[in-house]
Amino acid sequence: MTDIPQDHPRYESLLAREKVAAGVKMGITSIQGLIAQGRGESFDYLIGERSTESALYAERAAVAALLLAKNPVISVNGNVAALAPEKVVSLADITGARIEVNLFHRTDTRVHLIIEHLKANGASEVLGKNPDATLELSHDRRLVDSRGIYTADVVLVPLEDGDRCEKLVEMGKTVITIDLNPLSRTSRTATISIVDNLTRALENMVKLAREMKKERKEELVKLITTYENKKALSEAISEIQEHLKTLIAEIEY
Ligand code: PTJ
Repeated sequence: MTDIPQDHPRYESLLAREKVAAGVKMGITSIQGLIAQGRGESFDYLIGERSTESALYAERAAVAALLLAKNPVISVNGNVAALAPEKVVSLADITGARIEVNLFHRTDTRVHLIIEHLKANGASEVLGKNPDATLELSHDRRLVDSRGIYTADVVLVPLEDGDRCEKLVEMGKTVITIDLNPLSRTSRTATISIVDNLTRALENMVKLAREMKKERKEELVKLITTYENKKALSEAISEIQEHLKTLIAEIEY
């Protein structure tokens, strides 16, 4: 990985780019993952590269759902494994979630390498190598584990494709997504849509999970029952509008 100086004004963004590129070289991230990261970056510019109020609102509800779940699962793809393996492992540990590798561009080698990468980052068990159940989908994201995604009541699916998100919601699961694009089919279909950068979102969620684990169950239930996803999504779009207005005001002509 290229050494990015920490005082570079775009340090976080360049570091993320390096991590995804390194993921491709290691064989854990698909080449298409580079395009996905670029799409994400452009939305992050529009958002202002910060966790907005609406993102924090969704992240709090998502953590409550994970903490209350009977069988929570975090689904990991090649981008997530490259960008935040240690944060996935921390969140899984605190919330008691299982981790399952589920890939769009699936190969056995990539699944194996991602599992090993997650284990090197502290995971004890990672599902996904021997899928024994299928979702009604025509692509490889249909291949799931009956102890994991298939029977999960709450699934966190960062950087998802709309198809599987829709299917999981149809199956009655609480589906939490992390996607910087508030207009994507994924964001519009999920139960809890977190419009935030994966790295920031997982960092916030790990912190929130540590705090919220001490809260009474009723408080967590209240967070979920009062949560409105349409409100979170429309506010995410308004926050982009407001940020753009500020930028326009800064350009004097
Ligand atoms: O590893 P695989 O084979 O399962 O493939 C994974 C990718 C991500 C390549 C695959 O799922 C894919 O092609 O995804 P899409 O359709 O490009 O969607 C990715 C979505 O995630 C887009 O809406 C992006 O804006 C968003 N996104 C990209 N990077 C980030 C992000 N959202 C949050 N944080 C990011 N770092």
